[in-house]
Amino acid sequence: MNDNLIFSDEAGAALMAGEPVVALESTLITHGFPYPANVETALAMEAAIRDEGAVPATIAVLEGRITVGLVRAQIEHLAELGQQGVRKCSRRDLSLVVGLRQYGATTVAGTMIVAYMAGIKVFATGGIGGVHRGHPHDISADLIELGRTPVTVVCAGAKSILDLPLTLEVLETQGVPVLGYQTGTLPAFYSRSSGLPVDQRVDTPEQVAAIANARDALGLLHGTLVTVPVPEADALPQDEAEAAITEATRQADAAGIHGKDVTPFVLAKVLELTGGRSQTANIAALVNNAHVAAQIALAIAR
Ligand code: PSU
Ligand code: MN
Repeated sequence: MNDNLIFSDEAGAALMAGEPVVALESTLITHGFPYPANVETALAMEAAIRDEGAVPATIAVLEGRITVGLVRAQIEHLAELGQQGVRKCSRRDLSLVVGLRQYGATTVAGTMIVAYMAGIKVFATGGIGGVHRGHPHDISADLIELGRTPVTVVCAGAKSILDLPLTLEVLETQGVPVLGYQTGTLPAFYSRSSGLPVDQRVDTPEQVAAIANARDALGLLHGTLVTVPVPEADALPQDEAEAAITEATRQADAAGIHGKDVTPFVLAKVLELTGGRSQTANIAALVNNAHVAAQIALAIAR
């Protein structure tokens, strides 16, 4: 096992035994949701993974120690520290929080790096970062990490706070296959379709496993993106989601927000503007993705 990492008993034992494990990020706990929805959602995702017969491993940096598999008290502690006490941790931030013994909440990029170090093949999240609307040079490090780290990332697409066509272009350049899980179009997070085609539709966890295994057999060191539409019952009507996003993005621009602060700012505004309805869709997507990711981890382990 990697000496730079600390494992929970549960995650450590599962990895030693070759049992299916699903990684989870921690930025959504500190920067993605308000309290207590953040703790509830993190625990609901873990429960969904266990329900399927896999083991969850929520990843974060605690006083400089990269931890794979947070226990409940650690999740609650991170939630209490919140955005002020915890650095949002992408590739460039990891050495800072480890070297200076800080707290770090891993983004999609940060979580992929640690999952790969830990030998975890599948990771469930909500929305990946992407290219920001109106700011084509603000390209999330998530997209670059997907191009260089062989982990299968299960998400609900990218939030349409982003420029989705440009996001797909960057993924193509980075060599990342975008799979649609039981769909031919890229999901738009709060709603089930952006109308943009994915590279390949897949219908079963076994198909995803076969593609991930082929990638590894070929020694292709890139990530694989599996996009799953939010469950129908909890989707936001597209025009409602769009209106909130347009207004939230406008406010972010007007307030001069940039860099890593854009995503948390816009998400909080969208929550406010939809009267909390974005959160219901968000949580439904996260829990559903956790189920699908666990099924894929089981298929890969077989
Ligand atoms: N999208 C969401 N919720 C989130 C994030 C993205 O719907 O909480 C977080 C994820 O951790 C993602 C990060 O990796 O924001 C992307 O931030 P940036 O654009 O700064 O790379
Ligand atoms: Mn960004």
